[in-house]
This record gives sequence, structure tokens and C-alpha cells, in this order.
Amino acid sequence: MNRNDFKERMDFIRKEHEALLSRKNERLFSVNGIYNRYRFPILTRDHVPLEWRFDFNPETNPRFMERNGFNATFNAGAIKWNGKYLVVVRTEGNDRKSFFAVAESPDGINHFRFRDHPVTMPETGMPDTNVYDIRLTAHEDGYIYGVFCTERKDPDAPPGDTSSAVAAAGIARTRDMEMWERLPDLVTSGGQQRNVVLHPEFINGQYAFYTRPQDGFIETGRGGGIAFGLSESIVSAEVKEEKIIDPKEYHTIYEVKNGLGPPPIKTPEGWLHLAHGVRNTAAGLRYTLYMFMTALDDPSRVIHKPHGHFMAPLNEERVGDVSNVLFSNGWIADEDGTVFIYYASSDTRLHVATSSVEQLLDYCLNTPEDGLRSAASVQIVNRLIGQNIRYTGK
Ligand code: M1P
Repeated sequence: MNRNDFKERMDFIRKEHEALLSRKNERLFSVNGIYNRYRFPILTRDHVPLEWRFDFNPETNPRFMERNGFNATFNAGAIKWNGKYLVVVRTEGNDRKSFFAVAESPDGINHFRFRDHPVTMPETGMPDTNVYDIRLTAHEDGYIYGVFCTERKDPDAPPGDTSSAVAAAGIARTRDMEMWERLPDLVTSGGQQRNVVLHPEFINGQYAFYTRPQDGFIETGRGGGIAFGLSESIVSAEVKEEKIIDPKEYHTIYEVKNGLGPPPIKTPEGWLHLAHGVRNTAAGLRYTLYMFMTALDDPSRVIHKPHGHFMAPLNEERVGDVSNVLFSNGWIADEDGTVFIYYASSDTRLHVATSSVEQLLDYCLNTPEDGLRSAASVQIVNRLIGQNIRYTGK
């Protein structure tokens, strides 16, 4: 290949791009029987449309060089819309800025393609520096809400501090997954917010939010875990009282911090929740996914909580821009009970895993709780061995 030939390069890059977008995924066998992973990520930076990256004018780009590179595609909200599976992806450019872009698939697993244009998200009077990690909620009021993190430079940062930021929950809504109306950011009683999720139903006639209060931009500090609170209004949303419903806890996988993932799935047995937990290690923070259930009549009351992680970074998922991270803010429960779990690995790429409402309930109802001590873990193993003797003979 002539590295300076516009047409030769353009044709080759187009062919490779189309081959990637048309590649069929492959479901992997699941030893745990709880969910299935797939061989390939569903979206990577290489999936980003070529029209967003290249100048196709041979006069101004005679070498067909990439003019606007992308770094990562991860942490996506998800929704089924007009028969298609939509993910609203955190799309991060080489300039480190994220924006939202919708990608669609006919079956939730294969052939995800970005729409022609990214989302043009309106701003409030306080422009966002960076927006990311949108959670999509089809609310019973008829709108689809996107609640996301908006990050701005900390106005109180001392001179020379060019990293301190303030995180808040941005809110936008749409009726067509095309045009978004931006509403004022969520007001809470103090500190910062990330990982805020709108509950799909009214609670006592009010909008209900899962929040994650935090003292600083990275550290949650005294912010004790996943909280729950009500707001009378959504057009000037304010949660006056945040009640911690799922605390961070010593020597667990959510010891340092946690945060809710997508909005919960309603089942006859209760609300299914997916969240991420963060623990510290000598190699830095480790983010894994975990699940819990809350009561049908009170989504702020935890009724089941399996121990440990539900999914943890595996093999190549372990490496990326921020290694050792799994994060999920989108899942889709289909009419037949299939659940598509969209999760990102190491802040770099987006994957899908499939399960079902039945499997997830079975997992939540029948996985032991965390005994919080090694001796309790041994008891769990011994109990299982004891129950198995009549079947295994050992
Ligand atoms: O880098 C890992 C994750 O860190 C943040 O999550 P949390 O606020 O729980 O620490 C977010 O920036 C998230 O986007 C990122 O994946």
C-alpha cells in the first residue's frame, strides 16, 4: 500500500471498518450459568464512524490522515426503542472530552452502529466541561430521562490546581431519542454527585432518585454509599434528604465506594439492581459489578444482597485506560425476560452479557450473603458440601 495514496488508503480503511461493523459476535459458554459473555466487545473506538474522524476531501487531506481521533467508547445507558436496542455511549475523543452518541443494534448483541451524528446535549447557564455515564429511565410520566455526570472546574481550586473538579447530576429528557431538553441539574444538600439514577415510577407522588453523595471529586469521603431521596419536581429537581440504602462497608468489594448502575428492573419478587463497588488494592482501585434487590413496595429497602461481585474484569477486560474496572450504567430487560447487560471494561470499550430475569432472581435469592469474616466464608463452603453429599457421595 502506498502510504500517501488518498484513494488506496481510504478504500482500505473503509473496507476494514465495514468488516468490523458487520462482524457477528459469539456467545461464550458460561460456567457460572448466571450470564453469558461474548467473544468481542460490541463497541470500540474503531467503531466510531469514519466521517467523524477523517476529512474526505482529497484537496485538504491528500494523505487521508485521521484528523479527529477517538480514544474510547464505554459506560453506556441503554433502552429498547422502536424495536431496536439503543446504547447511549460515553464517546471519548483524544482530547479527553466525552460526549453522548447513540448506537443501534437489531438484536442487542450484533452490528451496533453509531447514528450519523452524536447527541447535541443542550447546556444549562453553567456550561459543562465534560459529560458522561448517562442513565436512561423510561419514566411513568411519559418522558425518557437521561441523568448523567456533568463535570466543571472547581471554582474554589487554588491557583495552580488544574485538576480539581466538581461533579453534579445533569438531567435531560426526550420523547423521541433524538431531541433532548436540558433541565436544571439536581440539587442535593451538599457535596458532589456522580452515579445518580432516576427511578422509573413515582414514589408517594414524587420523583425518586438514587444518589451517591461524595465529599470530593474522586473520594466519596463521608458520603456513605448509595442513597435514595425524593423530589417534588423534575423541572427543578431537589432531593432534600438522602437516605443511605446500600452503605459502603469494611472488607467488601464496595469498601471504598459504590454507585448504582442502570435504573432497576421491576420483577414480581422485587426490584433488581446492578451497581459497581470499588475496593483498594496495592495495584490501585478495582471496580467490580454487584447486585441487590429492593422491596417492590419500597425500592429503598434492600431485601436481598448476594455476597461479593457479580462480574469482575476478566482477561483482556482487565487492561485499558483505567485498568481493572468493570462499570455498567445500562441494561435492557426484553419482553421474553432476556436481560442485556451493557458493561464497559477498563474505561476503554463496551461489551454485552446476556442473562434473564429468572437467572438474575435465582442469583440474588440463592447466593449467600457476605458473612464479613473468613470463618463465615468457610461455614458457607461446609454447608454446601454437607448438602451435596447425598448427590455427590463426597
Ligand atoms: O474510572 C472508573 C470509573 O470512575 C468513576 O466512577 P466512580 O465515581 O464510582 O468512581 C466514573 O468516572 C466512571 O465513569 C469511571 O468508569
